[in-house]
Amino acid sequence: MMYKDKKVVFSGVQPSGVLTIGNYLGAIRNFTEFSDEYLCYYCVVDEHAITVRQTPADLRRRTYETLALYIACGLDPEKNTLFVQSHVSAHAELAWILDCFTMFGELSRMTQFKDKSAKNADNINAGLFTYPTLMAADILLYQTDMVPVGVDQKQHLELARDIAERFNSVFGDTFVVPEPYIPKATAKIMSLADPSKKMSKSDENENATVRILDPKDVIIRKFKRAVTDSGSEIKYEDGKEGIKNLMSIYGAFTGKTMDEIEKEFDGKGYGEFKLAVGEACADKLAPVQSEFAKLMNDKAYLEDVMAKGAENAGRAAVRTMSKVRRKIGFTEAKR
Ligand code: AQP
Repeated sequence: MMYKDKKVVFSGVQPSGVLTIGNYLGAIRNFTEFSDEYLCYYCVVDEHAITVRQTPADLRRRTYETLALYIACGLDPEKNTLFVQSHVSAHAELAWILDCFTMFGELSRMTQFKDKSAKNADNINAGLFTYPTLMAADILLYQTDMVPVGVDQKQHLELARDIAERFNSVFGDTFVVPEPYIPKATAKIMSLADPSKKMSKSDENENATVRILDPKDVIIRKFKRAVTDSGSEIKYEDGKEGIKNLMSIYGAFTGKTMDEIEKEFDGKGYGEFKLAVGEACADKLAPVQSEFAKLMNDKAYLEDVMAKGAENAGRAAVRTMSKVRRKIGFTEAKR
């Protein structure tokens, strides 16, 4: 196995829309926990984003925005390798090789493929189908030990583990088999318009999502309109999916437990509770938003971060690729 001083963490976010508090609470906010003790790679996964049609100018802008949000959310580029997936060609190269070690039946079982094919019925492309092998390549390329993700990515991560184990069993130890890191409380933030559905950045219903960059009045309005049941008690119990979701969000932004929240709002109505959730969320996002605005005014800095990140990530990726190429029997061009 490859020698490493520190354990490795890898994760990524697609620049497929303005990020939501689901992306923030389920993933990015947790990334910062690892910076001191782990070797961290955080990627803007633009190659994944094109599995669904993107307008080029929007994709370009969102790639900068996602990188700026990483930094604004507390990821120091000096301590973490922050980079853009398409800047390191080994991701696509390893994905092809791993495609040849992934079964059609395995990919057919992926629930995200089924959901996204239903949403994009006119564009069920091969990339959408093989998305999980590209994700496996992203992770395995860096000999990753741990992957902080929301629960929606758990199935993909299990497939990445299966692919790594399959490759290792054929060719001997090549890849570290990664573990997921999924904090339970924020594993799946639900849509505010339909609490049975995940909050997704590409949701067309603006009332379904709260975006990290929404202004305070918009955040409060969206929470006020959040779909709940017809009752009036703030209780974390089955049958009250909308309220449970709002309680999880409030707990994540305030650090309060579900019991504490129930006590705080005992005898108070949904209206008062929704306003408190909106305010807690807006207050926590305010510093992220002002840092983001500063960063977006300094494109040269963001480009410098991208360039250094690509160089760092590229160096690690080349080491894995040369091992993989040798193991599978590819030849080297002697120049
Ligand atoms: N609602 C959510 N709750 C908790 N975690 C979430 N994540 C996404 N939505 C939630 C986590 O955010 C990380 C980045 O997600 P992604 O950009 O790779 O794509 P996704 O999972 O498909 O997220 P979206 O927002 O639903 O994007 P679109 O709409 O483009 O498909 C992942 O760790 C994910 O688990």
